[in-house]
Amino acid sequence: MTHDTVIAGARVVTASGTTICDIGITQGQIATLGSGLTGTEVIDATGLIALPGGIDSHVHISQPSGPGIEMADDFISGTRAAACGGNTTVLPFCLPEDGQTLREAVAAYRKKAEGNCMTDVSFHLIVKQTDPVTLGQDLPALIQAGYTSFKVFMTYAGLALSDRQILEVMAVAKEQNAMVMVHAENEDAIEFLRDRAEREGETGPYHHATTRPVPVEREATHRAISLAEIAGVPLTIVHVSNGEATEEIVRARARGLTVFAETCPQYITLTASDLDRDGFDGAKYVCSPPPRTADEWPKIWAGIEQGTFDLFSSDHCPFRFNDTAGKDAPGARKSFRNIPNGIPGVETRLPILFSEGVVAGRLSLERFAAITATNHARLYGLYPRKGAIMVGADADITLWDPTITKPIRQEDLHHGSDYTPWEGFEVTGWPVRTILRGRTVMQNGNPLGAPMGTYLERTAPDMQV
Ligand code: DUC
Ligand code: ZN
Ligand code: ZN
Repeated sequence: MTHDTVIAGARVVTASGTTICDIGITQGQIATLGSGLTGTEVIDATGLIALPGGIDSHVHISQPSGPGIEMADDFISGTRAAACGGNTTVLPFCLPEDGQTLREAVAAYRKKAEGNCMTDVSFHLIVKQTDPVTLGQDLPALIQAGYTSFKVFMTYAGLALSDRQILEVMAVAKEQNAMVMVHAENEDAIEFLRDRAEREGETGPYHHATTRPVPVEREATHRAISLAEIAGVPLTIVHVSNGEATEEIVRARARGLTVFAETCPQYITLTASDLDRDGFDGAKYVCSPPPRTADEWPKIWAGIEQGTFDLFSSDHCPFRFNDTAGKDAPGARKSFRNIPNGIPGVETRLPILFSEGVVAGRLSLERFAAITATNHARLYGLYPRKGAIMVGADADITLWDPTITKPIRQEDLHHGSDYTPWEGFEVTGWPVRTILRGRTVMQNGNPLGAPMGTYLERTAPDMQV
């Protein structure tokens, strides 16, 4: 049998281990894993590692961000950067604009994505309203239509839900078998600390971090887990930043609860001191939860190594720095409160984890594949089509050169932001080719071809990760 494409001689990371073999691709799917395969196109991948294409299940693209504020990435630039960083699927969040229903928001967001994506995409929902139409009609209908995961916030005016509301939303998730993702920070505590900081003249970017200290996240993590226990649903705690919140997850699991957890590159490489950089530069690092102290890094690493963290995502939430529609928003230099919240990272997530995890000897290639692709596919209803190199799956494959050592540089990246928080951060290992359903969409740092990404309908979450 002659395949459309054969990837020859790579070290292939499959569900059952790592082996040197050929990957035969036909009609966009993996048809054969073996040796001596023949193909119309043969990609010599000797010396390279073939990993499942990255799935970044936590990105923000073209998300409404308040009056006059604009996210730095639309679907064109966001998915271009994702593909160049070794990803083949991203899951952005669909947030209704004020006055928009969830259904209207989904329709509008689908239009924005249509024809513009260099990776496949699928949307999580953000539930910010709990009126009878949203919870009784729209949300159940959308879940049944394949939007099988949604995020709720415990912070941010206009987004934060009360405990009662969270329980109401969780009840829908239980009925419809959907995944609830929680942003766990205590809004009242943050507001108290922010008001006090402002009264005391502590208004620079650094005070974004001091007004969202660890107990704010630890308490909300505990409460979110308790609410899920009361509602009788699994949940995913997203962007966990510190050891105490991690302990809450470990304790909940020991009690038999189904709690999944996600962490991100910023929580193993950045610190709150980055928000204290000269002038206004600290604004480049403002994200929530904020980066902590370096003492927290080994605690997050322990969680990654011990399996507490199922997911390693970027939480790519890009704004331009030199832009009044971005980090330099009106009032941002007067108070950290007005600095748009989020950092770019979809293109650097995988190289940072590969370097700090695999090359540093903390992670096996198999575990790297699990927390960067396979678990994302399982938890969010994309498996077995996505997330693993196996016969019958989509041929979403990233070829890695484990010998490349280089500093991360903004000038080499493809996102819409005008900076990277990891400027100068040295990594070993870089994706050199990204293959989406059998077609090369990035080679040697260059995006290739017209956008061929499609929207992915999803099935129910697999809670057995
Ligand atoms: N939460 C996110 O998930 N992303 C960016 C900002 C935030 O608060
Ligand atoms: Zn969040
Ligand atoms: Zn996010």
